[in-house]
Amino acid sequence: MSARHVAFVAYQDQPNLGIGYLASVLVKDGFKVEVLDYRKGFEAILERIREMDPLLIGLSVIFQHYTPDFANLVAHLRDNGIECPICAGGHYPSLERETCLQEMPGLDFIVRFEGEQTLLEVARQLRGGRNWRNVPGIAYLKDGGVMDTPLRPLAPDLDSLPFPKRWSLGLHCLGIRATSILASRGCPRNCSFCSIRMFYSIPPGPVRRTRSPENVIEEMQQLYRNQGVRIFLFQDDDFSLMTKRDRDWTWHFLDCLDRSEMKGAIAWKISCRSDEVEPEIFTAMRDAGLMFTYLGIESGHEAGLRVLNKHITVAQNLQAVQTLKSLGISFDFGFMLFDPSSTIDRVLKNIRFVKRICGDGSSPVSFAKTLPYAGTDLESQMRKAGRLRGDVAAPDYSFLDRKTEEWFDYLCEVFYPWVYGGQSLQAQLRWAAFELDVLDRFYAHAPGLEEHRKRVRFLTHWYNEIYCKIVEDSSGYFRTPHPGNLHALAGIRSAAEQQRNWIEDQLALQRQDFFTSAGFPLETVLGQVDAPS
Ligand code: B12
Ligand code: SF4
Repeated sequence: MSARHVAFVAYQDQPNLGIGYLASVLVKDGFKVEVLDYRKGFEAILERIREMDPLLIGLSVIFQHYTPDFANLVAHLRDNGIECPICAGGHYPSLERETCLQEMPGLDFIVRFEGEQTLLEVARQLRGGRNWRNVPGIAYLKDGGVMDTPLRPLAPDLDSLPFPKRWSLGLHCLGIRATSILASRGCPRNCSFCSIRMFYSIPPGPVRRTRSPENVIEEMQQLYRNQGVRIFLFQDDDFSLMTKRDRDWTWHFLDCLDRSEMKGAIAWKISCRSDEVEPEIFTAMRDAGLMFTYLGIESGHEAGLRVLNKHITVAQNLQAVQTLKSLGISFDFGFMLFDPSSTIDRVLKNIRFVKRICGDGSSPVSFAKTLPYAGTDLESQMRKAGRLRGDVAAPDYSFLDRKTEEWFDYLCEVFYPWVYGGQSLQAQLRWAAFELDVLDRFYAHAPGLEEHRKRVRFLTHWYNEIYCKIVEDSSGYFRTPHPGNLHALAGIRSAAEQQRNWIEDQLALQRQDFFTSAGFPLETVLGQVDAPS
């Protein structure tokens, strides 16, 4: 095929917007672009790359834990005779370029931070048969050391970027098409566990930039008209609500939406901080289709919020949830039961907090430990304290005491099938909750909807109840270790399994009963994901 082809290898659960933007910029300049799903397997990727014979391969390493897999992929491509330049981009390669280059010996260079302009210039150099090593914004190894070209400033005007290309428009719920979209990039806060602030503050330029509301509406309208999208998942790190200027942006956005043909016909989701949830603006957002908010709550006790540098109080978190509930906006929340400050007592405080916010079954709680991602304050704090351990795929740290450590290990084993992976019980309950939102907005008259809501809520409540009980009941055995405890802990584990299976079966039966009697065709309920093209 033509030497103007650029191949990306990327994870795409929903459209990968980073790659979408890079692709649009390249396509506008005459390049052909193809995205290969990282999950297709090395052989399929190799075969397609051979057919394409691309000018350049770009790896989207947006999740640090996939780095070793990408390193193996690079080795596989090189071992099988692929010779074109291979580069990588994303948070981890940008923040840890030297280590990343060493971990992926077949990689030629890294595109640091925002990649649109840098990748375009590299691709143009390659197309013209010229040297790409002087292009600003890259890093590569030379004579055993790392060579950095000057950092490229962040894109000053997001409106000037073409709309991102989307390959996986197969995302849908009950036949209603959904897609991800970004109205802004960056966040001025500095939560210790989050790599976003670092990523957007190292290169010159403002840490947060917002597109104009008109530009966002135009993209939404195109997706609405041409692709039939009705659900918009805003993936902004923190939706525009923080400052007065941000809120003015949102009011203006709502105004534009109100004047568009999408008025009353769409639903959307955002992510934000608890201290941004104010009744007046959220009422207006709800009336304009906001159906779902992902809140960065993270911890239910002040020590945890402090170590995570959230600059939020427990009271603010509780208030935000209360406001969303009173407005009828569904929520899910980032929450880390364990964090670097964890002790048995603090984890139990978290459990009490969880009961307060979702004991009613409004959302299924997750089981997580804050991870020290590369380039974050948390990583350097843990390193300084001598607590850092693990590796790039699983960065980790030790807790302050042995008992908490052992308890966490036990709970990990118990909760693994509850919360990990797309088929876990938590994922199924989240999906059922999302379906309820979609039903409310698009199928409000479906027969039996109220009863279905009650049942799903009850099962979510029961999941949360059992979850909290497992944590509470097991805590005592780790607080006062004794060889005889093993038997009791095994008992809790097997009871937990029985409960999990029961909830899972009940949920499947409930969905089947409701959707069958409400007359939804099976293929609509199962959902279908289009193959990327
Ligand atoms: C949407 C999203 C998701 C989606 C998936 C998106 C998809 N593609 O399918 C979902 C919800 C599934 C998800 C899940 C998770 N996510 Co997430 N997610 C995001 C989020 C909010 C937005 C991504 C995005 O669209 N960014 C906007 C685009 C424009 O920026 P970008 O991706 O960085 O791309 C630019 C540059 O990085 C660069 N670039 C990127 N790739 C490449 C490749 C090449 C070749 C080049 C040249 C340049 C380049 O150029 C791009 C354009 O300027 C980011 C936060 C963020 N701001 O990135 C977190 C983020 C990527 N997620 C994160 C995490 C931790 C997770 C989870 C582990 C959470 C969890 N506990 O479950 C899971 C992991 C899922 C998995 N499969 O393992 C972390 C990653 C941290 C890290 N260092 O690894 C981030 C950074 C959030 C954070 N607060 O720290 N996530
Ligand atoms: S966790 Fe949220 S609020 Fe904190 S820095 Fe990251 S995006 Fe901003």
